[in-house]
Amino acid sequence: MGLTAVLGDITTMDVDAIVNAANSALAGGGGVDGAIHSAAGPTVLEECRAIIAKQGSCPTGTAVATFAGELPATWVIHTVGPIWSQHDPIENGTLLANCYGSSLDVAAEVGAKTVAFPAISTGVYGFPRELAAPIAVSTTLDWLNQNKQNTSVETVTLVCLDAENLRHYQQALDEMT
Ligand code: AR6
Repeated sequence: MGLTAVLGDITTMDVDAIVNAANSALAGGGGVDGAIHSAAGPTVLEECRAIIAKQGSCPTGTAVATFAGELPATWVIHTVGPIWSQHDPIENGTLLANCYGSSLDVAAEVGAKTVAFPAISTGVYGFPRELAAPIAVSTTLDWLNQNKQNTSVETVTLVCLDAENLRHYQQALDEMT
């Protein structure tokens, strides 16, 4: 079991499951969502459309899995982060924590051992990075600790595209591990 943070592009991660910072329509978009769909090829969007047709839009804080098309990963877990301007800070924190918890629940359901997350909501959804990083780290550590007896998930990697996010993660990891 372990939690680490690295600099990199999540689409290149050779893990069982990567998490996508999606929107509630699972419609694709910019940022990490756009990068994942463009590297994975069209099958991921087709699966997303089938999920939406079946269950309707995905509420903020929830997660669903598709296969990962042409990516090195086997699964993409799509989670819907909070839009910072639409909630108060406490609610934003709860919803962001729910994204990490529900994504890890889905990772365990599909039997993933290795999981990589981007910094959910810290791009166009506007979640302040210095607040998002400790929520990501504490929620993941708590989940790993609570589920260690009965989960496939062994390692979680927090993948940052930029050094600023990595610095926030490393600070949170230093304080909490
Ligand atoms: N690998 C790792 N991290 C990345 C990558 C990448 N390839 N590309 C971007 N990031 P964002 P959100 C980082 O905007 O704020 C989409 O249009 C980026 O630096 O991708 O949750 C969706 O369709 C930032 O720190 O996601 C939604 O509509 C982080 O990923 C909406 O954006 C998240 O930025 C979701 O917004």
